[in-house]
Amino acid sequence: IHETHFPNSLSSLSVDTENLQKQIDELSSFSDSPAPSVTRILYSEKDVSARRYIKNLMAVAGLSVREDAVGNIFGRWSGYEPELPPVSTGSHTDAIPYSGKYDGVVGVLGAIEAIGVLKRSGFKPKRSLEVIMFTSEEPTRFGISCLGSRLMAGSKGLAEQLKKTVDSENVSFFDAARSAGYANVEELSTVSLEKGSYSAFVELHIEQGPILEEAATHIGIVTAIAAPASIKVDFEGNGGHAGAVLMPQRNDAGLAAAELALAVEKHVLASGSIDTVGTVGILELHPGAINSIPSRSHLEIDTRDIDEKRRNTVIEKIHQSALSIASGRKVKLSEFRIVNQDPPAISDELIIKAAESASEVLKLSYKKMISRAYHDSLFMARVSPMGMIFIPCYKGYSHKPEEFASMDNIANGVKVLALTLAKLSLV
Ligand code: HGY
Ligand code: MN
Ligand code: MN
Ligand code: MN
Repeated sequence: IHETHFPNSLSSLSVDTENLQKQIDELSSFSDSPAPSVTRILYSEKDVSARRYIKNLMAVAGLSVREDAVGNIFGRWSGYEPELPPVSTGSHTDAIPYSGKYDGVVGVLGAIEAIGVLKRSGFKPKRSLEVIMFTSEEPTRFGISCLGSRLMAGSKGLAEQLKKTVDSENVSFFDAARSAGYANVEELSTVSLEKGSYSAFVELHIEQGPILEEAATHIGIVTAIAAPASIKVDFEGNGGHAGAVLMPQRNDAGLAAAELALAVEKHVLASGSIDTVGTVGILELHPGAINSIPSRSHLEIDTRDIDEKRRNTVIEKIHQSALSIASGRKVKLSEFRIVNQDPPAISDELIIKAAESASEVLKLSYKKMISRAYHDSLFMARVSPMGMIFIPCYKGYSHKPEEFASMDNIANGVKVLALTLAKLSLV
């Protein structure tokens, strides 16, 4: 695909930055935590408001809107060869507790605006363009990341698993979905996409790291997405009175958890590569009283690497540590569950080239890079050629209220996305 394919109408792309900023701010107001933080959990009342807001924006942009059984939302702009597999784009709008207002949102609102930019320029797509807002990219409520895109990618076990999944308040996935208006949520099989449903999927997202800002580079073109994994662990001991039980008689589930958390760090650092990462983002002690020896502990471990084998070796070592800590401390390892152990995803060459030439046409600097954060693109790559476009974010901050992306950077990302979608729609 060469510049010659670019109808000259595309040379003057104008992003409605005022409206886009207003939308980002309005969307951030649907939150269960005080500004500037955002908390928007799957199927919560705030999530439902955000869904209604996005569906309305899609309709106003002239897209035909539909939703699937779990609430993945699709807005389609029909091309002049509508029978061809469309080009898709999109991201998520759910937000983990006390996070920011750009993660995911830039790729949904920015995609709708990219369509607006193309429409205003007089461009006519050959392949339809479809914006997708994925249900629940974050694992917060049910512990499963990229729930909507996993199901679309046809994750077998997940549909079964969801039938018996409950949240921390014991609300089942199905009841939660129904409370948000998804009455036929049981029809999970209707969510998975036929291979070839899309000719391409491109996601615009903030980098969630400092590389682009430090390199003063406008655009990141993602070549691969790191392989994420998450593990849930429970230890059980006898608990007891924090003063009366002497140390030799104790089997402290809290200290077992602490020792395992440090073991995670030890194994990650010993992997031999800077690309291996790991943390314990959730650590709960029961009964959680200062003068009661923890009788139960619950940890949730997140470990990732761009090399899948190296990551799996770390998971093995973490499991060995859990077993030896349990026997050493005479506590019971009542759960060691690998919730997800996903392969990495490689971006499609054609999409990388389209994003490169779009950046060149727009005279924007760009650099190729891997994504250490996971995204719905990781799963869309299983059913469609995939690509991602990154924009810089302030100090690389993300998953916290200080997350910020300037409208200049967002507008650059929207223009590169618009041109990339235009190119891919003419293929
Ligand atoms: O955790 C992640 O990588 C993504 O931002 N949810
Ligand atoms: Mn996130
Ligand atoms: Mn995200
Ligand atoms: Mn547990």
